[in-house]
Amino acid sequence: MNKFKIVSASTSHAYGIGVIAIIVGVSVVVVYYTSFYLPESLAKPSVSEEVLDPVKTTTIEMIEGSASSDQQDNFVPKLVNIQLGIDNLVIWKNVDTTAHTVTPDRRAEDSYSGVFGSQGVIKPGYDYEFLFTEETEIEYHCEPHPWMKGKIIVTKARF
Ligand SMILES: [Cu+2]
Repeated sequence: MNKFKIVSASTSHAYGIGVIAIIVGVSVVVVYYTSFYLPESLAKPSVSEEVLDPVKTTTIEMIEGSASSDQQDNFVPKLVNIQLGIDNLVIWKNVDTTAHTVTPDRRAEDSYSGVFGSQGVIKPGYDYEFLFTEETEIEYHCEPHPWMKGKIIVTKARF
């Protein structure tokens, strides 16, 4: 009689663990689906065709002599106003004989294009380009030559 009771207790215990395991398993799937899968599929930025393929590009040159702090101009033009869907593809051209960077003063990220700023240096003759898809204001500089400063203001197209 005693033996039977023990066996029965241990099977029901195993059954309980099985049920708990299923509940935990299902909750993990639900939590994953709602907190990772769903937001990611909803958060995919839907960027309009005009913004992805603007009619114009904006060019900023790092002009010759920019490595000298005595020279007034370096990023030319220094302040740029950009409109989404018009000229939001920005290209920095290094037309100088020294390598430069495009480095934001504070971390900046576009939800479509990712983190803003050149990866390492832009060698003479090379470009750095960035497609802005959101309104933003970014102050940037050149890492080796901190006197080189520029500013980008991105706004929606004013129709
Ligand atoms: Cu520089």
